[in-house]
Amino acid sequence: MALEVCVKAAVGAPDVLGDCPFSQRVLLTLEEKSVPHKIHLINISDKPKWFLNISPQGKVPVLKIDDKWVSDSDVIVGILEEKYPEPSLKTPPQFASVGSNIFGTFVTFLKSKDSNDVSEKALLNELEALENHLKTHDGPFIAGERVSAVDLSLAPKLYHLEVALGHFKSWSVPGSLSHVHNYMKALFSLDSFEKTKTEEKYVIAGWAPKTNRLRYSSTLVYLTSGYSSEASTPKEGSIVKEVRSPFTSTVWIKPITKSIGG
Ligand SMILES: N[C@@H](CCC(=O)N[C@@H](CS)C(=O)NCC(=O)O)C(=O)O
Repeated sequence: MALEVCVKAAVGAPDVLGDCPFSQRVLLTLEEKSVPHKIHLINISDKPKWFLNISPQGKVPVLKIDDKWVSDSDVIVGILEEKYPEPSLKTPPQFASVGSNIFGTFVTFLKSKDSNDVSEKALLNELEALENHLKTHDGPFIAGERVSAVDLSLAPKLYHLEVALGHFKSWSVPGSLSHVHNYMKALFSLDSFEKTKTEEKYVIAGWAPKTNRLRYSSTLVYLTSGYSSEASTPKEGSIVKEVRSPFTSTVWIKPITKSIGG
């Protein structure tokens, strides 16, 4: 019988697979292990009651296995490894924490509005540590030739890093980190990754409210819900600030002239 899994739907497109890196990690694990599963897309800005009953904290991913709903991607991936040991995705313990600080430092840098703080440097330090690991061990993956759990956790996070920092900060992983670049290429070209990733525009839409700055794009559907009377429609690609009304779901978009980099 197919397992059931609840994952995030795209922001502004409730019928499309969304941008949650933890949800994608679970889907990647199911794909790599060829475990049949049925996906429920959850609109996290309007969570259905049945979902809140099975996930009281309201978080995705949640997996139904042996008639029980289980939350948290760490726990889910552990259970899947136990129940479906072949092919093994176990990461040797000495490699299990490689890259584990990348996501946190990426989010801090993405949200930072102070161009003089250490958030970029902190992320670079973590990426350099990953470069160093990849340079000194056989690849293309962290534990060698075969993909393992640590890669499936990192892949969606590196995808978010690439897309969101490129969009909001015009930032990319330095070319000097060539092993990291090759590693990302190897991850992003896995069939399982292709099958479970969301489109870049939904990654951007997912991060936009958290960065409070975005580039205006008419493809971001949730931006079209209203403009303040004094602001004219921004030019496609211009830098804008999102202002949410505390009382209604209206979102105003104000063009700003300051550089997006800071
Ligand atoms: N530690 C959890 C994190 C899950 C998580 O933060 N999910 C986010 C989406 S990416 C969520 O469900 N947010 C909904 C909310 O907080 O209301 C895991 O690994 O599964």
